[in-house]
Amino acid sequence: MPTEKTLTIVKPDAVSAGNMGKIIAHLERAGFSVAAMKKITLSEAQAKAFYAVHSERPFYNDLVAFMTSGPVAPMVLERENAIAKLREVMGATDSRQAAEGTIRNLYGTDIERNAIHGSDAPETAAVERAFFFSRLEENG
Ligand code: FUP
Repeated sequence: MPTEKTLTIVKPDAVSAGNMGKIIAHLERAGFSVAAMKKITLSEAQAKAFYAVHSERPFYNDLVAFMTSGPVAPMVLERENAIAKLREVMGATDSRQAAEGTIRNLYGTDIERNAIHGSDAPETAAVERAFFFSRLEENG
């Protein structure tokens, strides 16, 4: 089976709660390998650009404020069927509705403070990987 790459972000709630390592371990147990990672604090302009698709939604300003409230850890993850598999282990957007044992169920709080981002399709995965990482950083 060929591998596929996707992008995740450990969000400020999970980083500040000290759950970054547990989330990485969870992902590794689920068969992902970390192809690239960094820890950064997003500027308002960067968070707005990353979530530009949601710019007309009522939650946009709050989402940008949350995503810039502290460091985040973007990562490129690799495994077979990575995009769909990450959506599965991540759980539903609203942590209160995320299935038992999913990352958002274990480490998130609500629909905004939901611990982790995961790309939702091949096109968005490619754009989102390139948003945070160069080809050199992803090792080709
Ligand atoms: P997901 O792909 O599960 O991260 O969900 P969406 O792309 O629909 O939403 C992106 C982010 O917007 C979520 F992670 C959290 C935030 N959001 C809200 O804060 N409120 C909402 O009602 C919907 C999404």
